[in-house]
Amino acid sequence: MKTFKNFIAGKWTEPETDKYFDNVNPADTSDIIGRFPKSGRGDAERAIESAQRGFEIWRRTPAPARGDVIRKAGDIMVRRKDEIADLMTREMGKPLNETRGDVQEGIDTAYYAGAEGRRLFGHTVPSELRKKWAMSYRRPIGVAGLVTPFNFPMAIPTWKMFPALACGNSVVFKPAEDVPHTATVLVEIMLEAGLPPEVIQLVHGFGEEVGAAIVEHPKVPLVSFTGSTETGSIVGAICGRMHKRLSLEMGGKNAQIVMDDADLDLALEGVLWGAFGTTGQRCTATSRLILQSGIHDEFLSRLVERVRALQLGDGRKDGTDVGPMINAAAVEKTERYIDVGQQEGADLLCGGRRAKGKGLDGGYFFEPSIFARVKAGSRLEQEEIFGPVLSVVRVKDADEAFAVNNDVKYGLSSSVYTQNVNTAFRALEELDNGITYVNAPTIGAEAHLPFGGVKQTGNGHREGGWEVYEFYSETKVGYVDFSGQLQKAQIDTYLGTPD
Ligand code: UN1
Repeated sequence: MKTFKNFIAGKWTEPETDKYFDNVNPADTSDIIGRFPKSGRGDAERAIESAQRGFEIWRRTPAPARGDVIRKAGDIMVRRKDEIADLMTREMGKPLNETRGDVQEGIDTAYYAGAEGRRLFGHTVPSELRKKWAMSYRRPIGVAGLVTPFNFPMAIPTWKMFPALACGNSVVFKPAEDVPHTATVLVEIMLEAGLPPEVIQLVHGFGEEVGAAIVEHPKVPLVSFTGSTETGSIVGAICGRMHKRLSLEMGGKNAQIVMDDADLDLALEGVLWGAFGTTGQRCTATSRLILQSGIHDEFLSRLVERVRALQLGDGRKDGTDVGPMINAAAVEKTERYIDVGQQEGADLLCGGRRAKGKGLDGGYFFEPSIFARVKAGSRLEQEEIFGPVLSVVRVKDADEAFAVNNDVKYGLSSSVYTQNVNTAFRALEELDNGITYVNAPTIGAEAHLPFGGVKQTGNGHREGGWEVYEFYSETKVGYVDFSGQLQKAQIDTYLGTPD
């Protein structure tokens, strides 16, 4: 079995702990992809020291040259797309069409970030004084600590890494322990694209050791974390105490609303994809379906029929609609929520169990599940499950639908299916989310638009699009006075006085 390494101080190196963990295929746990370092604090510390040296090189590299490296990384990802998709499906389970999409999101992010190397705009504005220029411009910040989840093993690291690098920061990358192989390949790609070695560091391992060491280190002034709201609170407390710049992307309890006037066929396709794509393991996943009473019964019976027909299996096999969950803990959490739903009196219409049968017994498969008659405010309706469980709430009108949508602690994405343009625009105004889709599911954000949520989904920053460059750079202002005289701002004025 292959033993993988960290990438620290410009070299592929063994962890100083001398400990390793197995990376297991969730569709077939007898298939072990390799052993990866279970690194310790010391490994993270050496990586951070090296990244400080990398930063000194990279911050002086012209931004267009930095962008060229990222563009080349995109070119390599294009060439290796199918191969990466295959190894990603093997380590985290979602079907190949989804892992290809995941790589494509990385490619899109590379081309956007590569080109941003030729923008990174500041402002030049008039000064209030004569013979004086005033401008703002962007400076890199330092070593960026990037802590990423399992569900988008390529896309999410690139959302963070590429803008961080375009802005001139160096990075220490701690991928989720479930997806270390894709992370290794991403670092290989960056090196092949010409990134100076000490600009990137890869430290495998677990949050308690490696993640904590990065977040707590005084020489890591910026941190970007995607994961649960609970872990995000811990990260946030540390970063707050240390005055670090922090971007958080956390939980969701996203709803698809279907109004009586909706195109039901379209809404049906939307919820199937939104709720059960990636086995429900997206922070954008549809975990609530809010149905207006006029279409409630018909829509639900059509949905249950379609969900029962979804093909569970190995994501690398043709015909698979839904892959396994990521690991045993994820399955157990989903089971606990099935119990919660039943105790709360919701109707389990399908699923609710680990999936058994040919090709399923050796993996972490869970049947796609639907609860009907879910009460607004119940735990099932409020809490993030991060699995293939959809909760259906019945409402009488748009106002009630909007209120149910908004009455959760999260606010990532929402979706409304309606043919009424007024309802559509009201939804855009009223729904408390970072992203609202009209006649499209809650998943599928595009890489060149800002991505993030309100309330406890985030802390006000956005990934993707143009906004993320604000996060990874510091605004500095420069004034140049070429008058040869002491001019006093706010005191000397020139109105009407000729030179
Ligand atoms: C996530 O679920 O963590 O919008 C990210 C989407 C994807 C990204 C999801 N482009 O569903």
